[in-house]
Amino acid sequence: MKMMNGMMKMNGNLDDMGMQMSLNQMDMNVVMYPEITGKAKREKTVMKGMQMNDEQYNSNKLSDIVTLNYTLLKSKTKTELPYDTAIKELRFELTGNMNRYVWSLDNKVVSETDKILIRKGQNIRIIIHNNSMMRHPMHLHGHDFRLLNGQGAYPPLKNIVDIMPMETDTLEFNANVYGDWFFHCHILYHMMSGMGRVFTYENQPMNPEIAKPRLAQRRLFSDDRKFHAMAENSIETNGNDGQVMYSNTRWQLSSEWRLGYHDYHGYEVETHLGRYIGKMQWFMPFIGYDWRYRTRGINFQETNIFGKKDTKDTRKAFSLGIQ
Ligand SMILES: [Cu+2]
Repeated sequence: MKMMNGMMKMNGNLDDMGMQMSLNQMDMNVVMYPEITGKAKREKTVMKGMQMNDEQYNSNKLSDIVTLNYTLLKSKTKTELPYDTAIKELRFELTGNMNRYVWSLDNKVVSETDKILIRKGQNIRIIIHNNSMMRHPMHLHGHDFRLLNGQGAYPPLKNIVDIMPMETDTLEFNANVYGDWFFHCHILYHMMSGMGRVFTYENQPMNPEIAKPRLAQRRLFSDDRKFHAMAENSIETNGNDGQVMYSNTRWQLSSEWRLGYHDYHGYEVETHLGRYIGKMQWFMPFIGYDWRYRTRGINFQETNIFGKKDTKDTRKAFSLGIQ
């Protein structure tokens, strides 16, 4: 995590420092975990990895101990896709917000997207880049995909691939099973927060197991739209501070308070309803309502930034702002 934080650019993209890391060039397990390579060796490992671009990648040349990784896997039989059919290429970026714990593909959660239409017989290629600071085991229902790992015509068939931060992987499968198939991160709280897409077939017959497809879709979408509550309170010798929050992927309703123990300490409550926008969700425009009450103490004196004395004991005001 420390290393990932250091590699994060201001806009939230990870900076791989020009190394173009992909499955065939760099085993992030070896790069990231000093317990595999040893602290001092890590930098040398990264340098070595950069020079290995063209030859067959073998992370075990970089380290004294053997680590298991996808490049070691080889299918016993050829796993080539049918030649005589078109390829549909899709690109995804694994994205998310560590702070708000929202996970997405291309900055959109499942409920903000349409199903992805594919045709029976079509070859599908998915190029997927992990631009978040977490690893995501991406899982596809209904099909096995070949994971291109430098094994020529013999890449292994998988239905899940664990993608490390900054890694780019290429998956291919032949679309041959009608249905609506979920492609999602298999860390279930990432999935529930919206990290997935649904593949569906053009002109497919009704699925007898799903009597009400629209209802089924609404139920799937309700996962990442769910609101959750949070509260925080601190009790101090001179007052009570706290906040409650009710939020989902984009919306947040929150209220914070500072309450003294006497009228002359004052009481203050601010309530905001806002929507997080932008990739990093650093920016939240809101509307709000402020309430304040106090009585003035003996030595009370408060001036605002223009030097004017603030004499109002009760204040109620609507507000507009950004956070
Ligand atoms: Cu995930």
